Amino acid sequence: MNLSQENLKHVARNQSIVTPSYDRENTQIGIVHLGPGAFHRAHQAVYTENAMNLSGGDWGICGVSLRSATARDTLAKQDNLYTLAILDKNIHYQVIGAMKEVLVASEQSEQVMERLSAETTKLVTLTITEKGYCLGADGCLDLQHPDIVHDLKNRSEPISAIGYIVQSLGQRKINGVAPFNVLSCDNVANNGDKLKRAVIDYADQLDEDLATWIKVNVAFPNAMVDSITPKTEDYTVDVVSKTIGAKDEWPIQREEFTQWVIEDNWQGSRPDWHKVGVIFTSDVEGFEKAKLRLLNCLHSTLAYAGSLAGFETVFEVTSDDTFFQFISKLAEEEVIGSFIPPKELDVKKYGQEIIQRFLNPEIRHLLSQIAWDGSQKLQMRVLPIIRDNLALNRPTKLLCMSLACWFEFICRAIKNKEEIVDPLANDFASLSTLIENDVAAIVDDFLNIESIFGNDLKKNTTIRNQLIESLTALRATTSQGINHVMEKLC
Ligand code: CS2
Repeated sequence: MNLSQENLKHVARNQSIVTPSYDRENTQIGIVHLGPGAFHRAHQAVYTENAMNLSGGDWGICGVSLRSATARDTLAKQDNLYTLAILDKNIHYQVIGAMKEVLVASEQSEQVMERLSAETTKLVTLTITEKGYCLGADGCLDLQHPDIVHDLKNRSEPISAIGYIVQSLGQRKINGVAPFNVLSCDNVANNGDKLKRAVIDYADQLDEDLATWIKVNVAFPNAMVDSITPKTEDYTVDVVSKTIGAKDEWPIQREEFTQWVIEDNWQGSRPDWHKVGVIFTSDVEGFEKAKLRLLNCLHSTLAYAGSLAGFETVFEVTSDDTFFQFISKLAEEEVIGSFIPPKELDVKKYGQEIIQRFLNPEIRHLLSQIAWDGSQKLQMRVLPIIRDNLALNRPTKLLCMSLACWFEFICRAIKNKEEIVDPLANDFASLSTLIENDVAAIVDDFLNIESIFGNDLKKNTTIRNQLIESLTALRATTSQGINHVMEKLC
């Protein structure tokens, strides 16, 4: 038996499995989500599901994959239902029905545009990752970005999320339909402001009136999202299908902890998210900084340092005493104190709880997954802390060790001819120093990449020296010996 609308009643017989309690078939679509990957399906879709379970509403989701057809084709076989497996001290299963439709923009652009332009669509949410914003180093839309160049020439058949948003807002303006709210759910600092910048810059290229109309009428709240969501493995499919008694080809696994903090900058209606745990506040920035600087900075540090030491998962590397001490010290001495946390957050306790979350044995979170896109992620997770610490006369030694681990991770991948998942992979491959042993030259070559490091850090001798020192220490050891380098810093 496959998971399907028809078979839900059989699944629901097992009372420990939560199933949709609203009238799913008669629920209309009110949200279009660009990028319906695992994180969206484990996080925003679940809040929306829980809000509909509580108080209904036409908040069904149309997921739009920009390129890949996998989500659409897999979920279509099960009426877009899937199971969320919460794997933690307590294990729970919930069948999610909020996703009502999945479209693939590269094949169905007209349908996507229709959905986005429909009066019933009140909200557009996005998880398109850092690179999907197509911003340049100056924080403005990169007009040379190939997707943007394409979209400005082919307005009605865009390929970027930015192109779709602007084109459909333009259509709504022409049709006299109120605009939707645009809510970024990416793990990006000031995500709403960044998205607004990209959208307005793009609209400006097409039609100044439209750009002004968007500026005045469209809300782009900032938001912080959090829940550790490793990718689905074959065993997840087996365990979930066995437990719910129906074959689910694409369940999602995540930890129990989940948080969504949204800026209270909204026009019109929304699901009853505030009744199911979403926090609406005027201080999202404090939450964003706390999360990116504690959880994500420590995650990326573990990803690179742990991979160099031969570990595979977050659980394994955090269980190692030296690495545990290293990230605890990094959090306490260099991260906490680099920013002003929100009033309601006990930041020391928050940091300790995050490290405990890494020690969840039920979740196999691969370091290699977190290591993707370092050039984009570290700009938000590590570099702002370094800059703030420099300004505040605070230490940066452990942060530089974290960066040096990334340098070494890239150098080793190039030497071993392993694939680097990063939009700048080709730029790294073209740096001849990276396969050599001149540590200072390697550090300089990295620091000279302005799109990552700007032009301030390369001029800072403290940072340069600490990076050289860290990379030298990493290279003076065999892979087993990385613990020793970390130990010396603890
Ligand atoms: C991780 C995040 O893959 C990564 O880079 O650091 O996805 C992390 O698991 C989430 O931000 C947790 O909310």
